Amino acid sequence: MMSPGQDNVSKMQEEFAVDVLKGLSQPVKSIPCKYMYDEQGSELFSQIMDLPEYYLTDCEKNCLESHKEIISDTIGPSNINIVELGAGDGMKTKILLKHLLECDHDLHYCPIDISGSAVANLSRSLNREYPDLRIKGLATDYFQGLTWLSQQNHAKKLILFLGSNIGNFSPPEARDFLRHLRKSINVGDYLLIGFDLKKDINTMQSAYNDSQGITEQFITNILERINRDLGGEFELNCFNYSSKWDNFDNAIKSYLISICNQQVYVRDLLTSFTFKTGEGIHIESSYKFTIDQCLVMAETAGFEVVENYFDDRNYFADSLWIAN
Ligand code: AVI
Repeated sequence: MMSPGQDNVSKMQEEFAVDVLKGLSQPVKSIPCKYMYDEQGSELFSQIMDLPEYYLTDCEKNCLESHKEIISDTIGPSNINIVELGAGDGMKTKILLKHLLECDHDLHYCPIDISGSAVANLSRSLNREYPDLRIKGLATDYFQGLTWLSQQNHAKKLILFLGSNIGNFSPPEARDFLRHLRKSINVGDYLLIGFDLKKDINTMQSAYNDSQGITEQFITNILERINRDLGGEFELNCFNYSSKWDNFDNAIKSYLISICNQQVYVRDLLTSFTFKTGEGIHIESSYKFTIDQCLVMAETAGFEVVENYFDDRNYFADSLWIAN
């Protein structure tokens, strides 16, 4: 694995400090959701993917199981470099990798994830399960991942961006990211991208309010991370978790809400932050899509939709795009 290295680790820590200072100094406080994925956060996210309420993972597994043959036939029996952005524990990806290997595809797989521990664990387990697969993991964020991608050779690529990770960007961010991604690959390369589709509000809200409270722990981990990594003094029981559907933005919005007037000191930032009772810190938005929106997103970014693959309940779509 290409690990972050000591310089990069301190650079990531510095960026975390700068972003926390900036985010908690704004009139509407927020912290970028990418910082939820440290070792503890990645482990909690793996637990979320097994929860009965978090339907997204099962739906996407179902999409990939039902359509792996057609995906494999469409991308053709060639040498292919598979690059996955936000690979996580790779459980869904293994469905596709296993099938492509069985069809004698000559594969290179590059999992990219902001969590070094996630990339290391995934690379180890793939090495054990698929000794023929050539793997080169990269522990970095999406944008540095795209810089790396743009420097790769002209071998044909399939980019995976699964799990509705695109839904954690605001619409303008998603548009810019997809354009940037398009510029980092070549005409004829493929992108397989997962979209959680809009559905009844209860189903969507329950996915972020599970009965075991794992999602709450996952979101709250961001304050624990500030305490751990930046010498923060957040008292976790002074914040409530709230995750609700926003009908105007078509997103589930997750906040941590201060239950009292309080000041929280963060040692490494030499700053105290003031919170009023009821004041929220925005942690994450999870946008949901219509299939028409997906089509517009593809075209705006310079892709053509080859096919949309749905799960049995039509809750989720993996959309195969080709760069034009
Ligand atoms: C990674 N991402 C697509 C997840 C989502 O559904 O927005 C993260 C998550 N947050 C709470 N539960 C899962």
